Amino acid sequence: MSDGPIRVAILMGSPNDLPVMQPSVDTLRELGVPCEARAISAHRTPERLHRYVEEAEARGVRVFICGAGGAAHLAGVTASLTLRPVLGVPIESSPLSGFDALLSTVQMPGGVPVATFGVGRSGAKNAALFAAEILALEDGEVAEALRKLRERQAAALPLEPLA
Ligand code: RP5
Repeated sequence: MSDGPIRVAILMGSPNDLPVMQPSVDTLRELGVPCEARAISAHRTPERLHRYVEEAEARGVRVFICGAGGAAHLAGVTASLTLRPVLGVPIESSPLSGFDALLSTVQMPGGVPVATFGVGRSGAKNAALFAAEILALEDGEVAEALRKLRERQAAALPLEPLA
């Protein structure tokens, strides 16, 4: 499964966003979902974004995860270019600690939806899990990988009293 065509594209506004977005990559790889991560900015490289989304659809990408900080338009602009689900991850890279990116990402005017996750690394992880859940609707292998991951998470919590 992990060697097939890319199913999830993980985009971020800057290479500096990678430490925050890394959980998206790690989670999808753990689940065996083929993905790739790219630095593409809605502001700095708009033509590259348009071209990438068009080509990604043709390559079989089903879901886009977009992480950006500041006046974060990456998820919204990506959503304007595709009918595939776009999951937004606000990044705490500005003096406003991600509150600006959260509002920029979540407050899409009606008509072009972005599913927005929490600010930072937890949001990046949950976006990957949600992307896998979308794929799992039609892919039994991904569904099974998700089920096992939930089992591992549950098993990691001790049964005994902590104190
Ligand atoms: C946003 O501006 C990026 O997503 C990043 O979070 C922020 C700062 O980018 P750099 O100046 O660090 O490249 O577009």
